[in-house]
Amino acid sequence: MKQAVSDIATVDFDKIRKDFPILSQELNGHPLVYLDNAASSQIPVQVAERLDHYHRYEHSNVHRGIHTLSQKATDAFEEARRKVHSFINAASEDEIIYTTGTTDSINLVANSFGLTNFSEGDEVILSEMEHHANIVPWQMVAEKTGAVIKVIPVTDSGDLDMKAYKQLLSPKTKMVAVIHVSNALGTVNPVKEIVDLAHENGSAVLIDGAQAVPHQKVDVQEIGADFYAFSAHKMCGPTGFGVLYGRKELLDMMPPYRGGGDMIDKVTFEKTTYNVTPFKFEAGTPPIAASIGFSSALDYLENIGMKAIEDRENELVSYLVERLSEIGGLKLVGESENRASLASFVFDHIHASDVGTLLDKQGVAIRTGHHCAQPILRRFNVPATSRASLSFYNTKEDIDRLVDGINYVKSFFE
Ligand code: C6P
Repeated sequence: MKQAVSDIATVDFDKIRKDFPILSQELNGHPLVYLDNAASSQIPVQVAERLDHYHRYEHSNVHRGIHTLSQKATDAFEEARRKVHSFINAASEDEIIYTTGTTDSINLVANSFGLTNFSEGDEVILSEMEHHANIVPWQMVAEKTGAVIKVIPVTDSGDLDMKAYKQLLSPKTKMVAVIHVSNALGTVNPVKEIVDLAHENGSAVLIDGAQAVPHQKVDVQEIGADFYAFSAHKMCGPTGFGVLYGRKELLDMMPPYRGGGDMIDKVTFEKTTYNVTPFKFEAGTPPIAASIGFSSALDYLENIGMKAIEDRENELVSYLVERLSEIGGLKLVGESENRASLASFVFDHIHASDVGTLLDKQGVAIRTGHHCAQPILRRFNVPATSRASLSFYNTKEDIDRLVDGINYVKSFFE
């Protein structure tokens, strides 16, 4: 699949917004402003129609049936794998493993790679800004293997302390697992540099790309990570589907994570042998409809062009930060110069959940809380933040409505 080289100036984002009927409704008596895209983005009609067509006319199980319908479903399912491989520029489609999402992808690596490669005293480096999905699986495996978790600290601006990272790397480091774009701060991390340093040290690297792939062109070969994880529902696709990219030579050496149908070669009660990569990691009936819906979402994004999407969102996020900075008493949490598509903020005397509830009453949907990233909120001494997160279909008017809404919240508490 060739990337469309669309320029932001030539893309009609007002027209694109009409592909999302959910955005034209009123909620609580106001036109909806949807600024919770980091949690889940919305689905365009093209993807909804593709899913509907599959369910009406193509639904069947894959890799099993001799019949034509099963063959059609299998073709569409495997076509999705080719599309994902091309979207992130993996070296081969065998490097694309279907999972249920980023969380599942990371658990797969932690259990399959971690349980076989970690011993007592080995080290896993995470960062202070990780999502719980990239903390807890490693802790669970560390408990079983005796490995030790080390943490890269975050600076006051919300950037990784790269000097501290270099000092943490040692011959004991078996894995470096780091977030690409922080879902709590918006920071874009220098993943290529992180990977290069880890590889010079002989350590494997996993990048949690859940908040990166929806917003910028990601080239896994250029980044060079051994594993890269992301979710479909944050990039105009369905829930319950995600991807683990892994370098083939590593995947080939790793044991299966789950057992069951489809992941086997031969089964006897004495001994079972396994299918090849990637199928040995995909036990049971996979998320067939979701993979086909995701394939359609990738077509949709490619049609707009990831470069145009990134430029559009950079423009919007600059405007978001500029407008939020005008609000007296509002403090941004995370002020990196390398920011993507979201902003988190707090007030000294207004709790984030009050901000979220009162905005919702005005039709503005944001997320409040710890964003499944409690350690980084603790680092900034806040129990919760309000977070506005953007997609390419948002507008400056959406941001103005958010700011008007926040000013109303402030006046409510004065
Ligand atoms: N973040 C949010 O920020 P799943 O639920 O498996 O699709 O994705 C988990 C996940 C992993 N890493 C990062 C960086 C993430 O942002 C997320 C999901 C959502 O609102 C829900 S906590």
